This record gives sequence, C-alpha cells and structure tokens, in this order.
Amino acid sequence: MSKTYYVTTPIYYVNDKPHIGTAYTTVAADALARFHRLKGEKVFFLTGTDEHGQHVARAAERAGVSPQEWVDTMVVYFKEVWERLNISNDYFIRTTDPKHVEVARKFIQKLYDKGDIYLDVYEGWYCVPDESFWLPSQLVDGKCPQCGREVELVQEENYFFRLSKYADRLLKHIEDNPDFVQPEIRRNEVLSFIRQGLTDQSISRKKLRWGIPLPFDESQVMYVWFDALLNYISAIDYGLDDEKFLSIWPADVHLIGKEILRFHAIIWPAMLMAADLPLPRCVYAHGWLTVEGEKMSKSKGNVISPHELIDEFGVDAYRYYFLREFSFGYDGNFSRESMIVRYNADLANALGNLVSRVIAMVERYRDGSVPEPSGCKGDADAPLREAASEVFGRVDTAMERFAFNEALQHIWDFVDAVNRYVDETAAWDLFKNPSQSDRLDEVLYNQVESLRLLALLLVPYMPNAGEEIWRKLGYEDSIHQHHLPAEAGWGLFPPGRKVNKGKPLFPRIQR
Ligand code: ME8
Repeated sequence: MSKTYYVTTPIYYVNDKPHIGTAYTTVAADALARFHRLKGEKVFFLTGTDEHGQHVARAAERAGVSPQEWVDTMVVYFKEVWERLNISNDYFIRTTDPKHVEVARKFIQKLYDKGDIYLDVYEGWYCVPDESFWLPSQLVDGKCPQCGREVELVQEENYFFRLSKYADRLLKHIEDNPDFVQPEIRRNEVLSFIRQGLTDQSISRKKLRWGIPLPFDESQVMYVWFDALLNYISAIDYGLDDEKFLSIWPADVHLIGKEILRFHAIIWPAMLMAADLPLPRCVYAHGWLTVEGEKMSKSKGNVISPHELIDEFGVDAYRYYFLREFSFGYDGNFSRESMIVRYNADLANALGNLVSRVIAMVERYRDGSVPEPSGCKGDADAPLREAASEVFGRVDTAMERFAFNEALQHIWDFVDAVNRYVDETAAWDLFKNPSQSDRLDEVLYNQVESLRLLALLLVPYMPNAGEEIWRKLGYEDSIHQHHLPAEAGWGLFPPGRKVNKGKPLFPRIQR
C-alpha cells in the first residue's frame, strides 16, 4: 500500500482571530492536499489550533473569562473561516483535546525515561507573544530579536531537553538531505545556526497553570512549543493506534512561516530523534505578507480578515490571488489594487471569457450539443494539442517545489493557448460556410475538450470554478472523483452531451 501524503499547517494561536497571513499557509496547504488527491493519492491534511501558553492565557484574562472558555470561543472563528475558504482538512487538532494531552504526556515521559530530560535552573528572557526563550546575548536593544517587543525576565527551575545531544546528527541529516529544509535560503540559515552550537532547551514552565502538566512532575506544565509541535503526531494517533500512525507518518511536508523555522527544523527533528521516530521529509518555510507595504498589526489597525476579501471577490478569486501573486518562499505585499488587476485580467478576461465563449458557440452553432470530432484537422490543432499534453507535467514539477505561482502560470499559459485557438480557428466564419461543417465540429470538440482538462487542472486552486466548469460541460458527477494525469489523454469528452451556459464565472469588477 502506498503511503498517505501528509501535509500540515502550523497550528494557530487562538489569542486572536485569523487574518490573511494565517489563511495564506492554510490555503497553500489546501491546494497542495487537493493537488495530491487530484493525482489519485491518499492524503491526510492537518490543521488546527495551539491553545495553551502564556499568550493565550493572558488574552483570556484580558477578556475576563477562563482560558478554556476563551479557546472554545476563539476556535469557532478559525473553523468558520476555513469552511468559507473551502479548506479540505481531514482533521482539525486542538491542543486542548484529551487525545492530544494524552499523547503529549506519553511522549515526554518517554524522553524523560530515556534520560533526555533533566531538571535545572533557567535564567533568561521570555517573549510572551512569540512564546520564545532568549539569552541576554540574543536580545536586540533589550527587546525580542524576533518581533521587537518587550521581553520578561524568567528565573525558575525548569526541565530541559538535551537538544545539544542531537546537534551532530541533525547537522548531518540536513547536509545529507538537501530537500529537508526548503527553500535553500532557509536551509542555509538553519545550517549556520546549528554550526554555532545548540544549547539544551527549557521545555517546561513552573509559574504557568494553562498547559499540559508533566507526568513526572505535576507542578510544572509543558512549554507551549514542545506541546504544540507534538500535534503533528497526536493528530494521527501516535502511541494510540500504531497501524494508523505508521500509514501516515512521516509528514511529507510541514508548511510554516519563516519566523517559526527553528522550532520546526531544529527542535522538532531533535524531539523525533529522541523518540526514535522518522523525520518529516520536508519543512518548507514561506515568506511573510505585508499589507499595503506595512507589517500587519492590531495597533496599526491594518489587519485584514479573509471574510472581507471573500465578500468582495469570492472564495476562488481569493485563493487564486494569494497563490498566484506571490512567490511562496519570499515575502510579498498585499494590495487591493493588485487583487483587482489580477481578478480582471486573469479571471474575468482570460478564463471567464474563454469559458463563456466556448459554451456560447456550442449553443449557437450546434444547439448546445457537443459534436463528434470529425477528424478534419487544421494548422491550429497541433499547438493546442501540444500545450494540452505538456501542461500537467509542468504543473506537477512546479508543485513538487511548492511553486504555486508557477503552477498557476503554466495553467494560464494553457488558457492563453486555448484562447489563441479560439481566435485562430474563428468558428463564427466556419459556421457561415456549410462546406466547413466538419471542420467546425472538430474545432468545437477541441475547445470543449480543452475546457475539460482546464476544469481538472483548476480543482486544487479554485475548487468551485473547477466544479462549475464541469457542470457547464454537462457532467453530472463530482469533478473530485476524476484524476490527472489519468484523465489527461485527448478525446475523453463524450460527444453528444448538452452544455449549460449558467452564470458567468468571474464577472468583471468595475472601478
Ligand atoms: O506561531 N504572512 O502560531 P501563529 C504570512 N502557534 N504568514 C503569516 C503571517 C503573515 N503576515 N502571519 C501569520 C504560531 N502567518 C504557533 C505555531 S506550530 C506547531 C505552532 C502564518 O498563530 C505563518 O504560517 O502565530 C506563521 O508561521 C503562522 O501564521 C503563525 O501563526
């Protein structure tokens, strides 16, 4: 049996509502999960919420409710927005789930029994919003080197994880596996960090109550990052159901933002090594989004909710814009203007018009029934067939590298090729000349066949648009039951079927 393709997002803190930054990773993970399902693979796609820690406890305190009440209220905002964005996660993990708590306690006990966890005094600085420990030498102007906010002095007896013990093995693993940390720039960052030497990591908090109590010392709770990273294995029943766990683990990719790279590319693999578990195949850290040139922050009041953009542009356009506009590994800047430009050019004009034109011609020239291909060839056919036969392979190669924007670029190159075909074959002229009737049949069939392939190609990125084109082509079953490249061959569209005009896919946005 082939292994399940396992893709994860970070689990998000519930101190605040989701915004376009959080949705960025989740939409990308969803496109990846759907792409692998399109290929006919078994997929497990995980997302969820990180509900413990000081940051969340303080948010609850400010709201005047208990932490549990707070997280129960906040988690709804995440579930709601993922549903609206058509996120197809197979499971939603919450770190307050009894199952997660049980697995986390089992895991830490295992490491403690092995001697990889010991008691010592921690003295240093703590950034509450980032939930990160820092040494005095790491601070920048006395502030958190990560986010620039105030840090707090922590001095307490903590349990430590022997991270240093795994430094050499980890270094070798990253050196031997060039794809383990991606993109390259992040891999270099991790390598140089490890080469500077790793110190053992505090993994418990004494004064905090909101967390998972340590099984070997109930007076302390697990450090929120140690707890959170374990979601990737608790969600798939590590230590509870071996058969299930082994059919899914190791993860094929953990998609994360670049600011949490060290946790995922250093601490997490070392934790797995300590537990004798295989490492994920890849940790991919994407860039950060700014809004109209500025970092999103509550104080600036420029935090954008996905709902706002979905209301204005629709779900598919939302997904398309974020995947197409930015190069995943790099930082990017959101602007409403660029979203409108993309929408009108790529969705309304190139794609939407193409679909309407083809369907309208089948209606006008063949009473809405897709004709049998006549075999009457023309010069324009070969370039179209070539574009059709190459597009999936190109998309696949781009997706292997998590280059969502390139994958979509290849699909739009195909859209352009079909648009050219429509223009060059000029069905409206063929229709005027009865002796060209066979050629008209062939041309219309090729256009419809191109839309069939296009609908399938779009499914991972714009599931609704894919499904709508499918309906317009007269299919009654779900497009999600169909696969590529299995159904990429030319000529699979059954002639004689009636097309449906329906509503336009992406009406132009007037400015
Ligand atoms: O770090 N641009 O949770 P978090 C792009 N709970 N991506 C962004 C973004 C932006 N402006 N802002 C947030 C945590 N993200 C931990 C994770 S995992 C075991 C624990 C995305 O709620 C990006 O994926 O702060 C980033 O890594 C994540 O949200 C951080 O979410």
